[in-house]
Amino acid sequence: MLNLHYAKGTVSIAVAIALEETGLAYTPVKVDFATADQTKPAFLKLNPKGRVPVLVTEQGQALTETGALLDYIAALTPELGLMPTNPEDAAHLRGVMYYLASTMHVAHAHKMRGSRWADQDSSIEDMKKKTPETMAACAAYVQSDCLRGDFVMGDSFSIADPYLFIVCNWLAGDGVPLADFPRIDAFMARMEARDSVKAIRAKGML
Ligand SMILES: N[C@@H](CCC(=O)N[C@@H](CS)C(=O)NCC(=O)O)C(=O)O
Repeated sequence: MLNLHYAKGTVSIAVAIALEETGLAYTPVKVDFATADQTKPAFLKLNPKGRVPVLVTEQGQALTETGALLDYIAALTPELGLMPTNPEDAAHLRGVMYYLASTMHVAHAHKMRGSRWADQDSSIEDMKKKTPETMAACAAYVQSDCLRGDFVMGDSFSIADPYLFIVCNWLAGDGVPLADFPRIDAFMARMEARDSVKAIRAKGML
């Protein structure tokens, strides 16, 4: 059985949605950010980075990094075709995931986690104020270059879609109206209609 260490609404939920899509059995293990569980020794032993998600495999290995976990889940279930076999298509999919990890997620983190990068209140305030602008720029790129069609890979659902869904789920709270990005808006509605997302909502993870 896989154990997924998660916090509600965070990027870790992309992994939960992917697990629901595959039907792989997993146990969700809640990490309570309200009590800063992610900073405590028991969790840091599992992930010294102090972040979710962590996926503990049946062999007892603690895997981290959302994109790597999604890749791993696709590799466990090759029959579902969640990762394209064509190298160029696979590079597009991974390019989207790397963009989300290195740019869009980081832009989002400037709103609430500015103390990672600065100490002065004025610097942290500045980063917070800039978030709607940087997230809107990310959304524009997602709409024009990441979504090849209904999904990241065009017609077919892939492992990148739950990742994109969760990161775009932060847009409204970051001051970016989804109505400004109709292709993302339609993608979000398509994702909400999937049984995997409904299951995650029913479990109170989103
Ligand atoms: N690059 C990592 C980032 C993980 C990450 O930053 N997770 C956030 C939640 S969205 C977290 O655990 N934050 C806890 C903290 O900053 O204390 C990944 O994609 O898995």
